[in-house]
Amino acid sequence: MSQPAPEVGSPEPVGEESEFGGREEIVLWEGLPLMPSVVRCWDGIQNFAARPDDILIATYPKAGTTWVVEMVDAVLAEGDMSRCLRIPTFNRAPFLELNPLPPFPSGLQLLQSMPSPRLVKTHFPVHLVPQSFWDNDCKVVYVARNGKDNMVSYFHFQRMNQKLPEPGTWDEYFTASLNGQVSWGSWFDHVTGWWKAKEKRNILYLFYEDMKEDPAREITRLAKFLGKGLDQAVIDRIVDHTSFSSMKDNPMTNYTVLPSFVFNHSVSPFMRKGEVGSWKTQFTVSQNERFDEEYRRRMTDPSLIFRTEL
Ligand code: PPS
Repeated sequence: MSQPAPEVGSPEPVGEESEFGGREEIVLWEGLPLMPSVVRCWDGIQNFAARPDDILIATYPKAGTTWVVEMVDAVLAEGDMSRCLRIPTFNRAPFLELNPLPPFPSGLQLLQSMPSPRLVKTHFPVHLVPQSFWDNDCKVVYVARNGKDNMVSYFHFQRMNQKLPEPGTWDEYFTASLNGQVSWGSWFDHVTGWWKAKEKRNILYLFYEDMKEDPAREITRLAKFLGKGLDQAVIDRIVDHTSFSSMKDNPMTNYTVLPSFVFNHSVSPFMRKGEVGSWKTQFTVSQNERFDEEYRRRMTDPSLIFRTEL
């Protein structure tokens, strides 16, 4: 039996602004636009030794990672939220490819010192996931979000995240994103690659829109996948704990424990809107047409269906 993970990391940030460095410009690596800091620890990532009880949480950036991490953690704790309320999300589910300058800890460092069962966060497309996850048949929870809301969320995140490149104007960003020229690459490739992989791998593929529509239903599916039979009262408690308003107010999930030289919430809060369909106030009519055209061209598998409104 694996022991519950003791506390890893403190809510207090380590490191000074002068040590943090500025925004990075993306580079092309293994055919994927990535931050140079990720490329710097490439061998460490690819040789990462997954353990059989690791749970990998994979998403395209801004698809609902933090939300599903909270759900997974609360499910594993069978609704006992005490640990979730003490430790920031980024220490409960270290980000595999995060590699800031010292003394800020990398994802690999956090993971190496973490007892099992570990939650591991990644934004990699499926073909770049370290092989040891597949060799160990680790459970993977993937969340996909409709491409329009996902793009808008990523744009505002790049404005506030002081490590990612400046996004430019919304119009510039729209074109870059549609062409896959953002860190971690094309949304289209990501969601379709993982969709295909679930035929062969131990992957639960969730949709942000389904989680919004009926969180209790999706948490029940998640619990089943994770081997937990939870009664309705526990599910209801997890629904409440993982609601947008709870997570927006919770310093352990809203990233406000990070200093503003990392995430500047005055530019745009991490917990920004948490809605389905907020793209409508950002997309122009012609951008919407361009997106739909690209969507029709790229999304050829009729079994993969996204909803851009509820
Ligand atoms: S990251 O940086 O990639 O880990 O970001 P990620 O957590 O994937 O995505 C952040 C967006 O998810 C929204 N969010 C939620 N929506 C609904 N309910 C809950 N509980 C929730 N928690 C996070 C968050 O608000 C970001 O979306 P936008 O559209 O920007 O608000």
